[in-house]
Amino acid sequence: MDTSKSSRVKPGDDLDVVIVGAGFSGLYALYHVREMGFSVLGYDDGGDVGGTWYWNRYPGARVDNESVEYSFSFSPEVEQEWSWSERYASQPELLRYFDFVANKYDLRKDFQFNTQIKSVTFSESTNLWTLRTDHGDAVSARFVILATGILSAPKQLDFPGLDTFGGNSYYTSRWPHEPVDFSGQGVGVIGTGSTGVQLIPHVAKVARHLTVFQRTPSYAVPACNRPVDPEFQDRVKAQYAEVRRRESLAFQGGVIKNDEITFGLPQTSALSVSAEEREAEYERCWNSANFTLYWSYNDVLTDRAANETVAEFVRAKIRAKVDDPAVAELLIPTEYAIMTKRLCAEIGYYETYNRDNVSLVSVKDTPIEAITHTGVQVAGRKYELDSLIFATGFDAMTGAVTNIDIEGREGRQIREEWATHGPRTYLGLMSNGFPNLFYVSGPSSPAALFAPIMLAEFQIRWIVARMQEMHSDPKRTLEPTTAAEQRWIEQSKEAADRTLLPQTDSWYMGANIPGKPRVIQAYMGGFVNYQHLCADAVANGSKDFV
Ligand code: NA7
Repeated sequence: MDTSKSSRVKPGDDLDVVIVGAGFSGLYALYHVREMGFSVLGYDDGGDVGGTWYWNRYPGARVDNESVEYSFSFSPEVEQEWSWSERYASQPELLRYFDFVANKYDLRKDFQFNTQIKSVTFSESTNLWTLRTDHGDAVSARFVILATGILSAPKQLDFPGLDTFGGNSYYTSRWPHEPVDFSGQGVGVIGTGSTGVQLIPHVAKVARHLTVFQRTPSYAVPACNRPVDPEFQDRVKAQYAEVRRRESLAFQGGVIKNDEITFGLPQTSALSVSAEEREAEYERCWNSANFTLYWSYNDVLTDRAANETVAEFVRAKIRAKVDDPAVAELLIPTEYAIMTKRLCAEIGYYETYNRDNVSLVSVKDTPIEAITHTGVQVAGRKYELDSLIFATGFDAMTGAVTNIDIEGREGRQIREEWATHGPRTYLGLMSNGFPNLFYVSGPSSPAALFAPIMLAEFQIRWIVARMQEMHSDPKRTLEPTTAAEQRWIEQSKEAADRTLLPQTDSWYMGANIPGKPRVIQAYMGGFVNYQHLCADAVANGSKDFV
């Protein structure tokens, strides 16, 4: 099949499909939709392919999933032709990968870049969606795929005086394309999540002085990054289909221990072994790969006492790395269970606080009072800065959807419907009242908790199969029932309630955004269950869908 054939459509035409987003999900969606013979156009706000990786180009940006897993599986050719240089790919390497795939399948020709979709409106008379762009033009399509990403809408900040800062402001999620030189400067960083943890060591190396404003300390573990061993890569390539198959049967993806990809959950409780045995296992995890602690024992995410054994292990590691005991105590999280916020993968993060040119300011009990013309003010003290960096996170899972004016049947607005009780979807794929509109990695899907690209590929195949079923009858539409949606919301809550996650304020719970409903944003029942449920939903079509 000629997968490079273009639908050769242009804005103004009625299309079969419009895709919003040119990240991993959008690229594969465009490829697959086109492969199935639909006319399609994609849009992206960014100037090129890459999605999250197009925007987040701050120093130190790198993925925290193994490169050999964090890659497309749809193309055996790409799997064989591409080789990763680092175990956890850096942002520039990820962009090179995007470029390689986009060129190979000529995907850019059906994307319009530098174009934001402002509104998506359904017409009940034509059963078509109209999408309007920030350039004032519009396109109509029967199906819409929102491949808008889970961590793509930056958190809106409301610091008093935010716009008055006279120095240079940088947002990690909108980092400039040209190199930024902090040498000789007084620099401030607000935010110590995964992004801050990656960025801070790089800035510290060049700035005259770096001041880190930390509200909540993160648990960070060594990234264990290194060049990819060519023999290991060859071994994975030789059995890629099998690696992907086994991963798709795993509860939450794979993990590489001792250069072998292992899948599945451990069977032992952390509380059933001796302290020495546990310590030895945590030490092995600490030294092998960034996320291995999740797979150490079967109750570390469900039992607070078991979790505390991991947390204590990590706290002792932090104490050993930081010279000043008072600084170490500030960096040690004590108030929430480890892994209930996503673990951060660090390279030289804690050692950075041993440098003379770095200071840590806790803004937990004394929040940032204001951004001033010359810096940041905390507890009456003014920190003078030349540059200020915001690593303050995202309106995760829902933000990229609710930032668009989406109007379905009877004038129903997604933004309004999700504002009070949180997102309403069935399987994280569709919402009642919004026919033929699909999400990839949508709210309440396993996104953020499972290998993201494998999940996206699975969902896109599911979505395109639904489109094919409806293709011959232009009047047909598909949307879930409110009962199916309600059941899914309850199932997602039950799955989360079996874990410690709901006890922590995190973006998984929507709790990092003031006023956002505090509900689990992702399905935690595992990918295997999820695949079965998606298959059942189709088998039960008449029951769960209108
Ligand atoms: P995160 O993990 O949401 O971290 C954002 C950081 O910014 C976190 O330390 C926040 O503190 C801090 N923050 C946010 N707002 C404020 C205000 N108003 N004052 C002080 N500090 C603030 O985002 P990241 O970009 O680091 O990582 C997101 C995901 O990307 C990550 O989980 C990986 O999956 C990749 P808080 O914790 O809210 O007290």
